[in-house]
Amino acid sequence: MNAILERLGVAGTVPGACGARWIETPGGRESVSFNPANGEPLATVLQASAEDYDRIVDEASAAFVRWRMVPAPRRGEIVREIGEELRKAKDDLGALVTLEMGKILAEGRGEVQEMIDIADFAVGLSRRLYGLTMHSERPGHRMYEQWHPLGVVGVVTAFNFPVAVWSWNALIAAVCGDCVVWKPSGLTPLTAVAVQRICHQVTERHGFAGVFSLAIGAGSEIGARMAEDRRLPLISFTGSTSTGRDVAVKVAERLGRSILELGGNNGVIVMDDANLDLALRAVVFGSVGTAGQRCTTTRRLFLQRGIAERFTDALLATYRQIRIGDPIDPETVMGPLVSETAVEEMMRAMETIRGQGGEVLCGGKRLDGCFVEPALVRAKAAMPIVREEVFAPVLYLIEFDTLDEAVAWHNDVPQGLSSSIFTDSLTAAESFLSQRGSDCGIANVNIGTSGAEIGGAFGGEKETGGGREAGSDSWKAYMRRQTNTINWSGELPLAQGIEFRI
Ligand code: UN1
Repeated sequence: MNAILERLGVAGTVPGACGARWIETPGGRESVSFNPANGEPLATVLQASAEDYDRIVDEASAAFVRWRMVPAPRRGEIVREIGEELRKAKDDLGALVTLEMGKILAEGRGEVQEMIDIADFAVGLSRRLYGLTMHSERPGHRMYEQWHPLGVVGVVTAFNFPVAVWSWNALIAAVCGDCVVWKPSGLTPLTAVAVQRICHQVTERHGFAGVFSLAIGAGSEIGARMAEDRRLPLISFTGSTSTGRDVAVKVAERLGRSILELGGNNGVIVMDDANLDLALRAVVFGSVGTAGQRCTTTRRLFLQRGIAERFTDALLATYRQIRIGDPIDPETVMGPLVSETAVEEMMRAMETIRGQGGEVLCGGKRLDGCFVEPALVRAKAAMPIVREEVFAPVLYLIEFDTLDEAVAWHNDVPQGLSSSIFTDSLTAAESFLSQRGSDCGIANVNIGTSGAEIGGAFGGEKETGGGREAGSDSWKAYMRRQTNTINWSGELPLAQGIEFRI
């Protein structure tokens, strides 16, 4: 373990503040990062003070003035080098994600792969920041639009994807010509320091230190400052709906922009005609993967009456065999929850579930330390807790008769991130994907709710916040659009045919 920390430069006491250069002794509090699998300390982080934060944003702003003038494909080359360094560090970084956050090694490495994928995507994108041209209604006029860098972008990330979600934002923003100030979750500071070290090294050797920067500190301090900071035209926030709402209000008050990736409450509908083997594997990955701590975790399972009993039995048998243990052991399927607090919240939720008439079919108990048993609960769609996001491995089983009924229940929650249907019926699949089907930002057929590829736009509707990140045209959020009209006619015809005589 120590060798990994040493190699990544996060052993002992490490600075959690870096602008154009590392601030070796930041003035904020000291915080210790723990391994949730055994409660042992990994390393100590010196957090950024308010003054450190100000300096970091000033340095990022100065870097932006130069970075925005670098041709986008050249920016892409620098991001490509970051992708190369991430490839080299993949095993170590993946292990660090596991050590600090508790997801199993395969998922820790998968998360680093997600960064590598987005780096590749961003490199291609750096040559494709296309604008449209329009036909002007006036003779001898040309209209087009172009996309300019926005400025310094604030990225606030959550513990559950300590690096992948940062990379969706940061690497795209960087090819767009923006600089990035990152506030990671206080639960995963070392992973952030390790990634910042890599990015800083690459940008520094090209004379662009300050494109990526890091300010570790409490949400109530650094996060709150970022939301109010007029030097940051865009804040991308990933986290709970309640914190996201505060961020959105603060950013909107100064007429800044925000990208919000908030809570999910993702449902899977399994029809009588579904391939149940596929459905079972997808549902278990979706509900137990990352110990139920993904925003895309499957939380509600709608089972059509004809297969409900059979599927429930199969699920129970699989749940009883889930290997819970040290996430660094390749045989483990489910690691611990991220913290003691997370365990307490799950236990409180289990109480509420029972109080509201939910029938716990298996699991839901606390084990040693931060470990818990994943829970299967027979529930009714109308139970109030079913409408909430409990950030833990709790899966509600709800039986239904018709697809219309399932879709109505499915959509009747405040969140709208990810959704799936398992069916071999074209009609059922298309109906689920149609405008009267799933109301989520992500809707899948015969694959689960979690584990999205980076090529699509990622995000959700309603209280999930409406943001889109990663693939497709999500890059547009990190740029400002400028419409240009050029008159080469030698006349001055006015639009709308207005005659203005002077
Ligand atoms: C999150 O949980 O915040 O689709 C992101 C997925 C991952 C990303 C999850 N690619 O499950």
